[in-house]
Amino acid sequence: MSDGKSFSPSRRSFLTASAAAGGALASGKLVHAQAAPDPAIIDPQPWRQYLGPGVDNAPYGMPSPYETEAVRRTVPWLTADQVSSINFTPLHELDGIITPNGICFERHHGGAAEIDPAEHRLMINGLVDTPMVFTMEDIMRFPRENHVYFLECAANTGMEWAGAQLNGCQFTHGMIHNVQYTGVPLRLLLEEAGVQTNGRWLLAEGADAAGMTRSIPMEKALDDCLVAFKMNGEALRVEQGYPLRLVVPGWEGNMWIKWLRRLEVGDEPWHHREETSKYTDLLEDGDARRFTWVMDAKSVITNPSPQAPITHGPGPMVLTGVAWSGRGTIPRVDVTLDGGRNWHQARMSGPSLDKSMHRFYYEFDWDGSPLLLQSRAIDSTGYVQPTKEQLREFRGENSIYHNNGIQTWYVNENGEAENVEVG
Ligand SMILES: Nc1nc2c(c(=O)[nH]1)N[C@H]1C(S)=C(S)[C@@H](COP(=O)(O)O)O[C@H]1N2
Ligand SMILES: [Mo]
Repeated sequence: MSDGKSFSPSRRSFLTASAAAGGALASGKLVHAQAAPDPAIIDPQPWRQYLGPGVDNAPYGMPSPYETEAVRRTVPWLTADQVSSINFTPLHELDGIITPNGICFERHHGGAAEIDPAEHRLMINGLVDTPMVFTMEDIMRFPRENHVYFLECAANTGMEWAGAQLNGCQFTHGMIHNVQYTGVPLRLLLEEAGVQTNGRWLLAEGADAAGMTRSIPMEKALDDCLVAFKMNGEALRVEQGYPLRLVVPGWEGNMWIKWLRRLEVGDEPWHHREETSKYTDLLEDGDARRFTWVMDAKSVITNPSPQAPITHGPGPMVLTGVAWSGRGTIPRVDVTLDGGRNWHQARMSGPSLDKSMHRFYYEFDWDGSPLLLQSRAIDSTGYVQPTKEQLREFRGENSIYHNNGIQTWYVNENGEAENVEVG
């Protein structure tokens, strides 16, 4: 009975007329007057004719089947296999500041360890008064805290050093995620073991097949590091280090040891693989920068971008992107539509949290002419995100890690975007 064809002609013409009137009342650009009745309004769609699945159809809910693009993606030629590899967060599909758990980028050196929490232990040994072993249950009995932090791999944007390469912010900037962690301050666990006066460094070790290790200065360990077991309210995902990971706010992702099994207190750094031959910046003169822990301020426009072209033609449009700094918050982001000749202050929206991702918007009327889009983050210390040219002047061409240079997207008359550099 609710078949659209049974609508009277007068009802039908009313719907057509009101759509046209709506168009006239609005800006005249966003809402289009329609010559013919809109089937999306007058036809009964299947979801109005049949009952939907009941509760418990999916005990763990999944995105709408129409949302197929918000997935992690990899770049096959980057690594020899999938076990020691990386995939990327679909930044162009997201909004706000939180990365959903299922699409947080993954970086593993020996695959993701699937750990039975009942058999997981965290050991603290070395220069401590009382070596300790904690079960997961023990850890849950310490006071816990909640914090939103970004995790950025130091190699994020690394493929872009020599010039524009990968077409999409997912690939150029997607080695980052931003989630709310629940965990125990590392300080509390170290206090339990009693760090001796010469205990100035910490070696964090993973329980995965890679057994990844990193040296962390005691100052940072006692400051804001967490031993986390939840992300965005639920247990860590296997890929993100279930059941326990180290959170090292603002510092390079490599130090955030997943599947955390051991913390050794020592009097000097260990200089293991991940802090010497890897995650070290080789300068032009052959010197290497030692311990580049903090991730400097950075930003990227996520929409429009190569994977998210402008499809609606000229007129009102929303430009958006994300910014972050390992040194604090991002009070300001500027954007340019003309490759840096004119800068406009973007609108920040959403919580502005320490060492977290921030969201910015810039709304403007697109006249349909080509654009050279860039964003420039300014953090709470006053630091301004550099151009790629400025970075290369100081760091040379050999670097991979810590590329926080300004990204440029070229947008053509059709709204298609491409990764470019402006000289
Ligand atoms: N145990 C362990 N921890 C690890 C790694 C690893 O391979 N094994 N990879 C590191 C690297 S290089 C990064 S960038 C981050 C990635 O975290 P994610 O997989 O949650 O994105 O984890 C770090 N911690
Ligand atoms: Mo990394």
